[in-house]
Amino acid sequence: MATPSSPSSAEYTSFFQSLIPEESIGAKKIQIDEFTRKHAQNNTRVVLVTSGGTTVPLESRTVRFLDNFSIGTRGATSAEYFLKQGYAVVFMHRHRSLQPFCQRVDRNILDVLTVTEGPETVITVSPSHVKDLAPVVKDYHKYRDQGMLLMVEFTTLTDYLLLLREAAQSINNLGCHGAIYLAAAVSDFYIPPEQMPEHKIQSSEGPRHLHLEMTPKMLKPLVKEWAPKAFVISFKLETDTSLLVDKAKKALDTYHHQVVVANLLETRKTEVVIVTRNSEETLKLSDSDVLSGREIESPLVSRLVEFHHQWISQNLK
Ligand code: 9Z3
Repeated sequence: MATPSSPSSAEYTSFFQSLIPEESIGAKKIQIDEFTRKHAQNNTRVVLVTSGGTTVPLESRTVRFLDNFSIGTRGATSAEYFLKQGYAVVFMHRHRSLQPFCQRVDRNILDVLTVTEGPETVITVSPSHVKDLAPVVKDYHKYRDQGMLLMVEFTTLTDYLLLLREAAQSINNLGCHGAIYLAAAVSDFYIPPEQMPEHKIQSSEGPRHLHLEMTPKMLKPLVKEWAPKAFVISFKLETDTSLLVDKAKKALDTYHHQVVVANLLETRKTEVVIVTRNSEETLKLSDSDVLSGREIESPLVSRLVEFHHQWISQNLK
């Protein structure tokens, strides 16, 4: 089995040159730059939140692709708590994955709406749902009207990588007031463009063997080159508890960023470990927390914001 390599700076450059950018990347970059510039002028802290999974196309005119489990709950929920803590948020998410606030509106919204026809048609929310819906609608409009939330989308691994580079460079302009929260579940494997068939693979040709290359680890250029001034939080996902914290520490040693949030697939909604170079803290929801609707992202984001504040004070000394 191939082991993850550690490419040189020149290898990263040639890897990026081999990727074919989506058409809208330039427009997205302009939007992110404008957003970060505006918030830098107001001294607002800005966090880039990545969220959702990436697809790995099997054909360049893509009919089939590989995907993963992530639907973006962690990213969408965390973005809401960062907004509540006064951060402006660049929400870089997988197309059609969960979005802040919208994720809380039941997909069966039509069941709770009634239409009354008249000179003016009126839509009413059933009284039993008003209590739940009102705070969500209020928050959504508040942050949208204040221009605190910028939504940018990606779909494929390539879209994600190219957009991450642009967004991270833009966050770097905020100095230590910028933060990057890498919650997206990014594929470790991909098919290079030159090895991908153009057209739909024909099943008439029989069984297919796929050869997947390793995706270079983006934390290295992100921390060293794209956003060396930003406060960087990465995530480590495992299914084996015995590996989790050691792998998180190893990531900190290798990439020299500030925090790794370690989580296990099965318990990720109720338990996380915040690992820094000098500390290791477990946050865990109790059964009664879960019953009362408390979310792990609430204490997680609060604690990360404290770490970010400490780091800002150290950097501004
Ligand atoms: C995470 O670990 C996220 O917490 C989840 C959230 C993807 C588990 P959901 O979308 O899931 O709320 O259902 N994200 C990062 C996972 C990852 O790929 N990390 C890389 C690694 O572990 C390094 S950045 O090697």
